[in-house]
Amino acid sequence: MTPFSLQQYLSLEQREHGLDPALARLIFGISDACAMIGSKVRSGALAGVLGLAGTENVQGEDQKKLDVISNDIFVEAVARTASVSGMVSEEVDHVIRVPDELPVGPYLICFDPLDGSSNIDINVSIGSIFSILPAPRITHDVSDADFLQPGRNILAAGYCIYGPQTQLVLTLGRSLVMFTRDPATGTFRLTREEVKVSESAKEFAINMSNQRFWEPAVQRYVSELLQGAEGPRAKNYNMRWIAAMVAEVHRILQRGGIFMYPRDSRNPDRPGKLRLMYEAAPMAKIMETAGGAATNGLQPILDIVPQGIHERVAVFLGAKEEVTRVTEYHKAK
Ligand code: AFP
Repeated sequence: MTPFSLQQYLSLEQREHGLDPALARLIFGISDACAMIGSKVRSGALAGVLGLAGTENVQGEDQKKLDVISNDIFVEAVARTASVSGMVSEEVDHVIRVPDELPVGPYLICFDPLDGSSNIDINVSIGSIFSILPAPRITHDVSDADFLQPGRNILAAGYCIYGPQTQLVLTLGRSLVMFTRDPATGTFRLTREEVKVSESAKEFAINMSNQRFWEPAVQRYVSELLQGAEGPRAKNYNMRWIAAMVAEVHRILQRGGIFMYPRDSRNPDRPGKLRLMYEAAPMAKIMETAGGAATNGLQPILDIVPQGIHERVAVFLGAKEEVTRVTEYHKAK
């Protein structure tokens, strides 16, 4: 039997678990955006989408053409669903309002339309990340304050990975499911249900080139991993670094592991590199739903109340045993 399509899955969720049709519509709109971005990614130079856009985003980072294109695709697809009152994107410094001529809805969405930009031009996996929050007000006039909710409020979160396959990974809160895009029909089909992340791990991901800037807790934790079977952990660990969190999380969901992007002394005022609202929090929701964990070294990422829409945060996520250990090392200092 052909596996369930995303549309069939969302219809079933509406019938059996009371999924709000406006939320189903929003998720379907996101899947449309991901399919369009995936097709641009696949065409690459043939579609003229590689290289720099000649602009900077709010983080002061050079925007690639695909960052800008993906942002525009996301904004348009989401606004057309009539399900949101506003959007926050990595690529735009202010909240994005729904144009007056389109209806608004009861949700807010935060997204990174293209995570792992440095991988675009070298044809390595990249992705899109999103999280959906309740809108405190249904209005065309959203403000930053409407979005400043802890990750515990997230109603749905997911990502789409553009790799050898295009896959959409989604949680509506109860479980984590994976869809694979059928290139023949363009439909996302359910290919894994009840995804669980194993509690222990044999693999870690961290940008080792920053080692000299890490805090003592991270130095201790990683040094113990590197000592392998001869060290206190009494087993060998493997290391991977893809430089796109979507791809690291995807690997951890399939075969376990821990991903870290700690705060460091390169920029003491910056509490990490990754962004809380559209990178760390949705991935934390995904990890916790799959039985894993996600902290900033001190507290669960989902408990952090954001102070700003583009706030950064340190991230430790994946296998519960490993995340618990590195978090304890932070608290023990
Ligand atoms: P961009 O999307 O801005 O390229 O950043 C990707 C990312 O936020 C995250 O996906 C990676 O894990 C991390 O940055 C890689 O950072 P380094 O280049 O410092 O290793």
